[in-house]
Amino acid sequence: MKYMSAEPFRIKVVEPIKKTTKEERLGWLREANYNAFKLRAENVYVDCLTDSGTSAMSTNQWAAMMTGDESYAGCKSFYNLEESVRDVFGMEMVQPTHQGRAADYIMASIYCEPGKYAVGNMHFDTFRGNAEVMGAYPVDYVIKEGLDTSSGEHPFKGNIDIDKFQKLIDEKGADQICVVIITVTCNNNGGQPVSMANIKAVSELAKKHKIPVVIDSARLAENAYFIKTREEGYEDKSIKEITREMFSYCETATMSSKKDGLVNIGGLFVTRNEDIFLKANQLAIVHEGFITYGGMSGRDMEALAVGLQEVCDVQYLEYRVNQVKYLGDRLKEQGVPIVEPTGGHGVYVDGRRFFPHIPQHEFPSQRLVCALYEEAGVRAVELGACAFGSKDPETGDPIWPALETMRISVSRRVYTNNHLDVIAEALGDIYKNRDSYKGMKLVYEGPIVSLRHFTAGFELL
Ligand code: P70
Repeated sequence: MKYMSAEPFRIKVVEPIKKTTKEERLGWLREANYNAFKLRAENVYVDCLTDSGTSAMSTNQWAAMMTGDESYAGCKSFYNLEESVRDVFGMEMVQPTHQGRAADYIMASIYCEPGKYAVGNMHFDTFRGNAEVMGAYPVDYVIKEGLDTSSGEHPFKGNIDIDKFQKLIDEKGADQICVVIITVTCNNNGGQPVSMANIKAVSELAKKHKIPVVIDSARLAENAYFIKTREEGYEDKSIKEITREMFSYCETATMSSKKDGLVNIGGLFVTRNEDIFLKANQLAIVHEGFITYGGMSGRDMEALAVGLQEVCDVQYLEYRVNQVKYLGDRLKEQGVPIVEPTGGHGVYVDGRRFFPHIPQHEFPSQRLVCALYEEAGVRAVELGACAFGSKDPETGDPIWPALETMRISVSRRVYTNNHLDVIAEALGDIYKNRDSYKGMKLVYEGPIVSLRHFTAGFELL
């Protein structure tokens, strides 16, 4: 639409952010042991650590919060949320949780079985952790294009490799696979979408072998927008028609509503299977709260009920996805190697191609996170050797991940393109001087290797 590419909102309340000096930032980085999670947020100028829980809420969401019903059982706010979720998901049974990982925990407790496989495109860490605790083996079967950061050709790099899934069924037997989880969009490889055709094909194969399908739907609307704009046959469908079709192929969905819920906290466990719902209710009562609040306050449920509707607005989604693409395009202009095409919620810089002289065991993407903070006060997050690295359970030898990236997450409705220009310019300058940077040494990791990125300590080499 001519003239219509700018933000579909105007700014009514502003939150000041602090500009700092390079000397100050170098000191804070040292104090934080070169781990961005340990920086104080007030010392960050543009915060791109995560898109989770960081959205700006609308006037309608704030107004809805005032109507929150805080009754323990049967509050009006739950029924408002239930109606909104039914509308977007097309599924009837709704259990709120305090955030996404709680829904993951309930889901893993119900579906995972010891010694069996949990197939996914790329499992998110909180599910992976839960599955491992339950004794199941999470396996990532994203298509090979999804692991190739240099090619931007494939429009749905979050798709599951059907042949690999079939092969596992043939080799191990379908009864050895307890669940298939499709994460939309696929967070670990660039916020890459999953096509409707792939969701359908995975679901058909799973159904044939009686394997339940779950969708991890933290970024459901961004995925639906990519289907609308990239997949034939969907251009004239509304976002809700697309989300409802996506969920028609699964039994259960989990959601961290801190992303596409456009709220700061909350999660959902949604299902069409009554037996599963009753089990989820019991687990929620033990771990979260009563069935009609599950760890959320009435006002938070009201905000989420409204947020889920707002996120399905195609004008909002067009602005959102184009803003992320804008940052990607600015980086590409300067030669910065990024994962292409840009995904839904951030730009992922390829640490290996950015710093080819820093080997993976010297944490190139983590070095880049520190360089970016040092240079411009911008906080990104490492999704590479530290966050995704693991150890061989028998030998203890390190296993390095296939993808080595720094994610610049873009919060929803929060920053302007001027902020994104700061990021692009700073990264462009670092890229020009890339040869002057050396790697890092991991000096502390904590007891749980899969969670070490939150608490790790580093030294500069
Ligand atoms: C992120 C955060 C959370 C998440 C997710 C998917 C697909 C479940 C959850 C858990 C986590 C994070 C990563 C790095 C820095 C800060 C935070 N994703 N499923 O940013 O949901 O957080 O609500 O328990 O992406 O990607 P919850």
